[in-house]
Amino acid sequence: MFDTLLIANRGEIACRVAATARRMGLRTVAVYSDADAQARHVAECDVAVQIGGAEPRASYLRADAILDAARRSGAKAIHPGYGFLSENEGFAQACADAGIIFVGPPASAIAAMGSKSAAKALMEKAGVPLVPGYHGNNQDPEFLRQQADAIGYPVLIKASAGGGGKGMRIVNTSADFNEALASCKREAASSFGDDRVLIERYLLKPRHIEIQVFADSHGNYVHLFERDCSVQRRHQKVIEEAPAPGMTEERRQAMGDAAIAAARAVGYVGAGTVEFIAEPDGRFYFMEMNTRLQVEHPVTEMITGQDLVEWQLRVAAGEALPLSQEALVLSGHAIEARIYAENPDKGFLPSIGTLETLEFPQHTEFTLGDIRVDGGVRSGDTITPHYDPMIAKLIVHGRDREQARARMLRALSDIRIAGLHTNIAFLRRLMADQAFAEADLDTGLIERRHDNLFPKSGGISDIVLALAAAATLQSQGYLGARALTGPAPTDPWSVADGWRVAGHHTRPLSFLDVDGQAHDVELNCTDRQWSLACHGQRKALEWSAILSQPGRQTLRVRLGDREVSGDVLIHGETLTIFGAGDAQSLKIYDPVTHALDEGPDHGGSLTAPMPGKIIAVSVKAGAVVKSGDVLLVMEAMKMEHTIYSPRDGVVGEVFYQPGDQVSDGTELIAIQDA
Ligand code: MV4
Repeated sequence: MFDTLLIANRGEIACRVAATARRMGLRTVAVYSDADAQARHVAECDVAVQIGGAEPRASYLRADAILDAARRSGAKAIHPGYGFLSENEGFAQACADAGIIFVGPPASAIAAMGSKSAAKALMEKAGVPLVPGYHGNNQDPEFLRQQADAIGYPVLIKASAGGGGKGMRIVNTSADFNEALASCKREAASSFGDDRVLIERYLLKPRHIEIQVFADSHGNYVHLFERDCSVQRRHQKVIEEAPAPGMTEERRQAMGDAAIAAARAVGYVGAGTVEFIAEPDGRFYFMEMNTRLQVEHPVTEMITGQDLVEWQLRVAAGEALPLSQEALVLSGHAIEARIYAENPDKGFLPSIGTLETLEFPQHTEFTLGDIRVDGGVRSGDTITPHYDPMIAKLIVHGRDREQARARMLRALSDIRIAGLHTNIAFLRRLMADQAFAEADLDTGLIERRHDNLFPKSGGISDIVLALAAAATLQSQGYLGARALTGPAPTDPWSVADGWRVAGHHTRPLSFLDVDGQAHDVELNCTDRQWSLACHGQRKALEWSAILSQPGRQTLRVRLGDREVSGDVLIHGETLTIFGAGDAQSLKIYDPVTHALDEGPDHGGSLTAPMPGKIIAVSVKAGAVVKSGDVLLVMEAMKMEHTIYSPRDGVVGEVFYQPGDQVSDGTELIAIQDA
């Protein structure tokens, strides 16, 4: 085994690889960009080398700088993680040429699987099942239409050079074929510089099932069962699980055999994933092979008890596979959820900023356990627009799917994140969704269940306002239960607004929600009995502190006849309230201290939330828009983000056109009062 490993990546996967390398007694070398000088992955490696600017092109994609860092630090091997250079055949070859071990397959295997259409031809020869269709070279439109007619409609036209869902057209009848073909070819030519297409029967309720394979340099191949990654949103995986619900032993063996045949056909070595698309009746077809360790590898680790990074390092060092096919056993069920800094209510727009608080329920990190967290950021770190906004992966294991699902729901509820929007409430709705619970999975699940997964916001409940009010008072030293006595507090807050400690007093408080909407309450205290008026009703309010410390109040609150426990995190004037459902973030708006301000911001313009490119502008100057209407679409960090109108009004000026590059905070559109 080599003694020093360079990890050519950042974030969660760099930390994941470092954890195993450390456990194996290896010296670890991190590389980092200017934006990552203080990043967690740097802190978790023995040595760190700066390789360039924040933009991936200027650092994590620079093969030369990374090889140089390896030479200078004495690293004998490079683990590329996922993304960045992990599937770059040029980099794999450059490592080989430099006498450094690339922890991944040979460059030739990356190349063979890199071209989707050439890979399909290879797979056909190797006896791996393909979707019925035409994958050949004849691109004559009339010929292709005849092929489509023979396949039977609906058919899917796919760009041969495509992948990840780009350049696909569904065609329902022969009459529509020519136009769809022309349009698909135009898109393929402009997106990939290659207008060749293939035609396939269009599968109506497909599932994404992938097989983890492993090969060593001695010609041994095994598979480590399957993962079901059907729950996706715009080709981004959201939930992954293993085993695939409904999988039979026969089908597993057939898919495992097909995956191994695929790997063999390209002389594969190391960890790889063969992706299949499966029909409701279980028939399956090869889609592509990912020649890297995947984001979702932990679910496989949880059901096999194996450390796949350790397997990768051993195989890279020339050792034989640690286990034979017969020795691999599948145990229990694992589910992974990707926790993102993003706002599901705003089209999953990435949420940029500081993670004021980041806490998970009791868990293991990067290794086996009922609740496992693989993360790459700490409390106090920032999520920047430079990189993927994933905060962590939460992985749970249970004896069966139901237990795993229950654990996931519970663990999601117990996460404490403040400072940013996250997708946690969305993930909870997904875990609780009837279709997901019944394992009625296919790649259309999130769209099909849209109304359940994106409920209309129900406003801020009385009980959340009661938690917010009680936490505010408790943090100022007031005690909330009638039975409790004690000296009245003296602190700056109570001085500012004229509190009286004895007798009868009334205090208005206002909480602003994330949209800047004010929620007014009125607190009253008479003879140590508090009451809270909100939404037009006054109710008795009592609370007791389970934990009371600066920045955090864990309270038991009773409002009228309702009682809840909740956690309130306090950062400056912002409260993040956990309890009584999803986390809510509210800003304390003290009418007294803000008396001279203009009041809550009603917003007159829209600014770019992050640097990116304008893709489409949906409105013209003078257009009447309603709150929630689509104004424009931006592309940033390889994702599309829709910008919605925050209110009713009239479009004043549109400052940018499709194709324009905009920086963070740029005003994009002005909205005026109607
Ligand atoms: C398909 C399909 C239905 N029928 N092919 C989308 C991405 C690309 N890698 C393959 N994709 C699909 N190919 C046929 N013949 C449906 C999809 C598809 C999909 C596949 C896997 C995972 C998620 C998906 C989401 C939408 C569509």
